[in-house]
Amino acid sequence: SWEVVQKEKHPDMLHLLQFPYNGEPPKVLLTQDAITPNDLHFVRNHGGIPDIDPEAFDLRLDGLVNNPQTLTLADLKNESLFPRVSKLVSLQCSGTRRFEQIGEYAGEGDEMINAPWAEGAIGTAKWTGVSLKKVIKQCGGLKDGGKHLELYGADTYFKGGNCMNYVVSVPWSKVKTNEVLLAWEMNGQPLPKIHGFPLRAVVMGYIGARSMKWLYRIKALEKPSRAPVQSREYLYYQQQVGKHNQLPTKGIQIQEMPVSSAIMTPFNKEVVVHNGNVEVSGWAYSGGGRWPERVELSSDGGYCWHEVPLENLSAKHKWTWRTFKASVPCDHEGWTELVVRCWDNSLNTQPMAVRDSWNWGLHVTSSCHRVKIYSVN
Ligand code: MTE
Ligand code: MO
Repeated sequence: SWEVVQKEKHPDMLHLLQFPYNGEPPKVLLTQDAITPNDLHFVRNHGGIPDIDPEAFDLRLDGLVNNPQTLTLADLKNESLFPRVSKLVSLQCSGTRRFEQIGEYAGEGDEMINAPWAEGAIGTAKWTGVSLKKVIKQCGGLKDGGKHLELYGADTYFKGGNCMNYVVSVPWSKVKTNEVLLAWEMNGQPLPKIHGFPLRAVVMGYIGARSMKWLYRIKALEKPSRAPVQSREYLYYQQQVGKHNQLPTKGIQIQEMPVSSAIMTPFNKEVVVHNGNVEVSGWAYSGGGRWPERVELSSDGGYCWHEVPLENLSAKHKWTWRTFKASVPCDHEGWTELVVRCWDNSLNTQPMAVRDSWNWGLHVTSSCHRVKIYSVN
């Protein structure tokens, strides 16, 4: 799979782990465009990269559907069966900015620190495919009691001595509002192997973990999937749950990311020479179809805030981030802290400190992102 990484990803990607491959783009490149080039889109894998022959591929639909069937890629691409849809959607890994929570972790070395993501585990693409709702309709709809769709990926990985498939589920309530796509194109290109070729799910407004890559089977169920990824991982265990008490019943399932944002430039500890205004770039995002309504910057550690003008926020679409470039007044000399804060359209905003949202799985780092600079004014 290393050859796939070299062929499909930008040479400047930051490789967090070689196998399973996990990588994120360097900060300076990520928010140059509101749409992320395919070779710079972050990669989150739990196992290997399957090599799937698109000619031999089919998608199996079974479980609580009225007419179980298998569809080839040609069936899915047949526009007389399924209208083709293109949507701009950001995918964000729930581990984005995990690095900051690792810094707050006082315990001994722990296996949970597997992918130490910085600010780059988010990206935006125009995904093309069909609405999963239409595909289920083609199967005669769901049988009584069918409420969740289990998605199977063709990749396998080892955990606790077992060989597993990556399997998750999405509720039908999410599918029936046309918020789940089955996609074979990413930004007008065939889906890259590393991003799920030939077919992946794109679940709008949910954490990336639900957007199944290398999708080959969909099974309708009564209850959410009992596969480990759905039932035991991606759970939010607050600090007070305690290290040894992480039982699924005590965790909150992570589904929609809260509002968050990040500064991509300047860098931490950069010496910034300026004439009273520091140029700042970054992104802001909110899950669940909420969108960044207001982005603010501080150059004094979070005491005074300056609004980023709306026209400096691009990609105004409910399922995507907004990237920004703005300048913030700064009259400090020497070390000072830049901070970003976002308000979404429901007026949710971000906690001030990392410890406010610290949790055992180190997911969902949503606190205000801080960057120290040495200001030369
Ligand atoms: N699908 C499969 N089959 N295997 C995986 O390991 N990782 C998930 C999701 N889909 C994963 C998967 C996670 S945790 C994330 S964040 C997104 O894919 C990342 O999508 P990307 O690699 O295309 O950016
Ligand atoms: Mo993820």
